[in-house]
Amino acid sequence: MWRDLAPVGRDAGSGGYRRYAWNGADADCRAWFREQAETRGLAYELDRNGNQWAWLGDPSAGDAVVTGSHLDSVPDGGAFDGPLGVVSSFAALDELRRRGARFAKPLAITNFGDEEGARFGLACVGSRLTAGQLTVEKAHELRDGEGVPLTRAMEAAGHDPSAIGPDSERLAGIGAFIELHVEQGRALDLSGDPVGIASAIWPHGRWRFDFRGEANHAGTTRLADRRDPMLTYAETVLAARREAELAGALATFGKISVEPNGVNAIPSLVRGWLDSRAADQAALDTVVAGIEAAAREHADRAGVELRVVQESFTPVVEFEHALRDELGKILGGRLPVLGTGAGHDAGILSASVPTAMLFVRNPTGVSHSPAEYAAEDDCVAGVLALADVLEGLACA
Ligand code: HGY
Ligand code: MN
Ligand code: MN
Repeated sequence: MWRDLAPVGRDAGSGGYRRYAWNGADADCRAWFREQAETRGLAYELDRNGNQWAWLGDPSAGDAVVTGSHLDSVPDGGAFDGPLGVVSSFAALDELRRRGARFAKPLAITNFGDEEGARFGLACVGSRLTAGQLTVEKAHELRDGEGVPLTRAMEAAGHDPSAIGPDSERLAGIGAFIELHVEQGRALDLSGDPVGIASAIWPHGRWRFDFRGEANHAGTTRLADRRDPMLTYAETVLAARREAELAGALATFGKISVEPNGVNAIPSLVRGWLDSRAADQAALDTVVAGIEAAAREHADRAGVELRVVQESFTPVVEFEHALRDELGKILGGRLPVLGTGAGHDAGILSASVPTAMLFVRNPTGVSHSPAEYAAEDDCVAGVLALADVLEGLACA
């Protein structure tokens, strides 16, 4: 499975993945998912929001145990973030069949669409729509970098956008959702464990900072006469690092767009996207407010206009203790329990159904990079742990 999926959407130059919502590589990943489902005799289903489901047993029986993750990537992302959870779900089912496990509940494997929000800017679109955390009207406002609406991209990929919306009936039939994911940090490397259990997801969000100045000639405009938004952007990036250090939080400006983006032209507009995360909401609020205040101060001084728009936000997620502890018991009670700053579909769904996460050791902690890696032995340990969990939750 891993070898079949590995080349899909991989850029030959960077070695990273470019699997974005509803693009060609995404379609190839979806075709791969459907083939894995159907070769295992699972009932394949595409839900109204474009999430893929592979069912064993009758979903209408309710109390289903569901496991899965996502197949889309960040720009030039790694091979494991998302796909490890989906491949491990199919592999765990294969293992349970080898064990002759008898299922007392329906089981489903899922691929949630557009988890990374790489194309339309909002994380977890597929699971947010399903959980009613993204309204249809807000979804209709989403545009990609070329101005293509999400709904048009869906249509072009053959998915009816008029069907999108909350799916509480589907979620009501789920008793537990388990997401296995490569760890995006080094906690398991440091503790020496191949697998760990998630405790919580930090609150985190994305804010777009629009710095509007005055386009002018780079070679003839005196410094004193400039209203240069690039300068204000640069001062804001430095302020973000300072505010994050002060609050023991994280702040990243990783994406920028410049108009007109000419070497010899002072920009008219600089757009910078802030990703900020903190262990608690108060710290996150302090950091973002501090960065915005600094940005406004620099903007005023430079005669630059500033507009800040929150584009994505996920409140803190505490995974349900009973399910977290049940996983711990099933897995022998000695697995480390760790928090994370990375968002996941499990975080979104935790507001609607009991959810838990398993992490697989990432020896370098590097993620959202072609260098992302997990050792095969650790991936196998993850599959066996997931199989034990699914057997403990769904089998007689
Ligand atoms: O950004 C995140 O935390 C996740 O990878 N979507
Ligand atoms: Mn990710
Ligand atoms: Mn992920």
